[in-house]
Amino acid sequence: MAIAYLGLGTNIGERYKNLRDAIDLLSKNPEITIRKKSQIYETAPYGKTDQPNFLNMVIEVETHLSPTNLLYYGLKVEEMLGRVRKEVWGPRIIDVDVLIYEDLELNIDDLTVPHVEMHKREFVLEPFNEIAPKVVHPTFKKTINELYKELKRGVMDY
Ligand code: PH2
Ligand code: MG
Ligand code: MG
Repeated sequence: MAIAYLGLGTNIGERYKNLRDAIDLLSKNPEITIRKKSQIYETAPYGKTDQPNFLNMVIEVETHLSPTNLLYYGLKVEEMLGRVRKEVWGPRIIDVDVLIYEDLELNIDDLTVPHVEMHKREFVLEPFNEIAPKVVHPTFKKTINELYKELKRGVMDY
C-alpha cells in the first residue's frame, strides 16, 4: 500500500464536472482509495498564458498500483473524459498528474516522480499545502509547506 498525491487540472468544457468525473473514475478503481481532497482553486494559466483559466486541485490517494500503473490509470481517466492531446501545454478537459509517490524518485520512460515542475507551480503547491503541508519532497528534502512559502516569497533558486 502506497500513499501518492495527484494533481488535477481542467480548463475547457464543464470544468467542475470534469473534476467530479475524474474523481469518480479514480475512485472506481478498486486499487485506488481517495483519502483527501483539496478545495478547488481557480488559477491563471501558467506557462502558456493565452488560454482559459484552470480549475486545479490535489488529492491524496492510497493505492496498490505501482507508480507506472497509477500514471497509466490517470491517462486512461483523461482518455475516458475525452482528452485529445494537441499541444504540450495547451487547453485540456482534464489533466491527471502523479506529483509524489511515497518517497520515490523515478525517471523512467514517460514518468518522472516527483513531478518535475511541481515546486515552481503555485497551482500545485497551494492545494497540496492545504491537504499535506508536512509531506517531504524526496528530491529537495523540504516539506510542501516550505516549498510553498519559498515560492510565495520568490526565493526559490532551483
Ligand atoms: N497545467 C499545465 C500548464 N499550465 N496552468 C494552470 N493554472 N493549471 C494547470 O493545471 C496547468 C497550467 C500543464 O500541465
Ligand atoms: Mg500537468
Ligand atoms: Mg499531465
